[in-house]
Amino acid sequence: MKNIDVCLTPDLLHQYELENKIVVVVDILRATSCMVSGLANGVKEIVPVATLEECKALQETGYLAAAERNGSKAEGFDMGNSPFEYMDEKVQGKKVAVTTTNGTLAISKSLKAKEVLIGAFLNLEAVTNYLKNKEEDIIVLCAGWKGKFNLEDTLFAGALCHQLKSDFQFACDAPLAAEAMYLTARKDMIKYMEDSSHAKRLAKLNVKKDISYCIQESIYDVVPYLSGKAL
Ligand code: 3SL
Repeated sequence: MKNIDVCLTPDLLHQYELENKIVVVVDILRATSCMVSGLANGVKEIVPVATLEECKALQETGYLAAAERNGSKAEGFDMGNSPFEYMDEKVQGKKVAVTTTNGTLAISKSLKAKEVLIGAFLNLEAVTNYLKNKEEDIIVLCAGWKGKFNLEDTLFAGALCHQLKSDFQFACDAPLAAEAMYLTARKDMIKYMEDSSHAKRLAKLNVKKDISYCIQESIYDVVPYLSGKAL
């Protein structure tokens, strides 16, 4: 039977074989939630890049450039990393280049996979339906925070594993643990996430409304995937 695995941080990715697998990259707060929101709301394409320099270079060729470091907008760029910016009129029909502390870095580390998909609670059902009948094994890659484990990406991994468990077997204990966490957390997701380090970090930056937005389940029917360099 095909299987599903969870890589809890990009720093553990060297332990996983990506060839011929489908990787679902997740950064709930907030990179992949932004990408899903933008593409569901009229952004033409999104090019995720790992560094500020790459993002600047694309800005110079006409892309709108979104750049975040440590939760804040990086100086000299057009946008930060709030999903609400990705739904603004000014990005409709536009091409966006984006770099973030963890999310775009995780994408750049996944390029050996057969397919790279973008997952968020916002498109959970769409991603589930897309993957259900796939023959390839799946790895859910949690973007984490600077190489460390984080709660919210693991909760999404658990939700996806839970949705797919009748079609895919769990490859190790990480999907099992992530699923158990999700089943507990879903009773009151906001409360469960309140103590998480990134929720606290974002609350300090006054972006609490991004958190409640990003934990909504399945409000968009889009499955962004990497085609060349763009989503
Ligand atoms: O690290 C990332 O990719 C970001 O999503 C972090 S933040 O939510 O913008 O702080």
